[in-house]
Amino acid sequence: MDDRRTVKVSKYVSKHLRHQPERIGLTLDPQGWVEIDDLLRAAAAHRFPFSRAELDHVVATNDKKRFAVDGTRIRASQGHTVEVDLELPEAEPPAYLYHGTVASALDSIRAEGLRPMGRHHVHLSPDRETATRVGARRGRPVVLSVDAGAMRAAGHVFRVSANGVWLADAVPPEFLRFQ
Ligand code: HQG
Repeated sequence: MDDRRTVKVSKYVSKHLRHQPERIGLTLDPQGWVEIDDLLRAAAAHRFPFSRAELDHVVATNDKKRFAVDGTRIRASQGHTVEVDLELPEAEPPAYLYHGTVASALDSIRAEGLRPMGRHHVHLSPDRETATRVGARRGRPVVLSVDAGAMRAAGHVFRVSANGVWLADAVPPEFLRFQ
């Protein structure tokens, strides 16, 4: 399976496990899972056939481990816009987390902090390198530090996805460092 095909299948699966399952007649369970056989059938029926072996390859090699397989089921590990409850337990974050964004968002972020925008949570990275890559999707990246220790002490809840993305409901501006 070449890299282009892998990325194409990964994007297709992401789209339908995170954002638009109904587009191909899929229904996620409340925790976001679908039967792998149902996903394969639905994709084939909508003229995007891929094999179980190709899906396994995507799951195993995905750069960000976006998908989790549990027995006969698969789900996206994070990043949904459809309503799902991943039932991730609370976790204690490292003292600092990082968020990659772009300069044009800074005025608004200074005023209102980080908000989930289209997603369910604000996504935070455990290291600057990852945050830089996240910001670079939108332009020249700007990395903000998040005082996660102080946030937690103030009662904010953190969760961590199966692929190591830290999630918070919001980050008020007083916990952000802009440099
Ligand atoms: C910005 C990808 C104005 C925020 C990545 C970001 C990540 C604000 C954008 C994951 C704001 C939301 C998530 C405010 C936040 N005013 N702008 N108050 N608060 N923003 O894509 O964090 O490939 O929903 O800075 O690698 O960029 O999908 O979030 O620029 O892990 O697996 O609003 O998505 O992973 O954008 O990225 P997103 P994100 P996947």
